[in-house]
Amino acid sequence: PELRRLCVHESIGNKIPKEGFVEAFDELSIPVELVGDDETYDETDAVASFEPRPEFLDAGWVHVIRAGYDAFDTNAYETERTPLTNSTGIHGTTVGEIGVGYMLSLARMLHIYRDHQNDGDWYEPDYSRPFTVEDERLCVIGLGTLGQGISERADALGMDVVGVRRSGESVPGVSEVYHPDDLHDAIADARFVAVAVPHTPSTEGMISTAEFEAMRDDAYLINVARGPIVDEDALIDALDSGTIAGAGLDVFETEPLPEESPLWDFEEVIISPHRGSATNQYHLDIAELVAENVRRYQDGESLKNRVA
Ligand code: NDP
Ligand code: 7N6
Repeated sequence: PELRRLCVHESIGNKIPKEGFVEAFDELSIPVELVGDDETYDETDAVASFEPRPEFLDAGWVHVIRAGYDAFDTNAYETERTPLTNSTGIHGTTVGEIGVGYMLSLARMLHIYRDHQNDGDWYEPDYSRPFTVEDERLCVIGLGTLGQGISERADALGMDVVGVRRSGESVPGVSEVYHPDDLHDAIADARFVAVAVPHTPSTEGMISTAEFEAMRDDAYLINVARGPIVDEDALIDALDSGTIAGAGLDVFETEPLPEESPLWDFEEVIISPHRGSATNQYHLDIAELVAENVRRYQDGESLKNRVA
């Protein structure tokens, strides 16, 4: 059956403005309604949501406004034959820029200067500390939208970029692609290691004590993907012991990052509050994707970004 309405679940308000998102569908062929947890669905409904709800399985199609759909039970969607789509493909620029932003700051010390500026302190660092990212090696783990967004920009800055992915498929600007079985070889010579894989059973904890030991002691970890891919206790130990030099982190095992987390207190750790993909236009990028899929659904075409 045809879709009769698009239901926008209020959980999207976590990350984007609810009214602005609904208004972005001005030209849509079906009405758009903002819905809460008391709503029920049937197969003539499409749902766009940030969080999962069991009731969504009754809808005709469900769209996750995130690229990472690890919170959604894909098996249940397959069993119920409810199509599930995600928002991969729109974060290359936003997360790409934050990825190189962390690296440039960590190399050129902007984060440290800002810390001292807060105290009106004309801080002059050790001569040996600053460096340029140019000619430094970056290893990007996961070479999809995020990984390519970071790689492309790092390559433009003159970095030596290598990467890791299962398929081995090459990516412009990435000089060598390693298989995940050779992760330690891939990260061993890197000054920066950037994590950009989805959170799955095979990536959970993929960066832990052994990986920090395989890394250079002057290396920095960047995580823009999902917290549980990095063993956070092992990261804290590696930072404490000087096994690695620092980190740029947008995602955490628990979000918001608890006040008592030791991660807040490392001078060489930059923390952003899972806003690596945020811009004032973000809701429009997501709406464009959803509108394209409404059109495809109504025309009987296959949906873009179908994950279940
Ligand atoms: P994509 O699907 O475009 O890319 C994922 C990449 O990871 C692919 O290149 C895939 O390549 C690779 N990959 C998958 N499994 C493994 C593995 N076990 N080992 C090595 N490589 C692997 O996803 P996106 O780039 O759009 O997003 C990636 C993740 O980043 C999302 O799942 C989400 O969790 C997170 N994210 C975070 C954001 C933020 O705000 N911080 C914003 C957007 C996304 P291959 O198949 O060849 O292995
Ligand atoms: C903001 C979600 C993703 O997976 O977690 C990120 O896309 C950002 C809507």
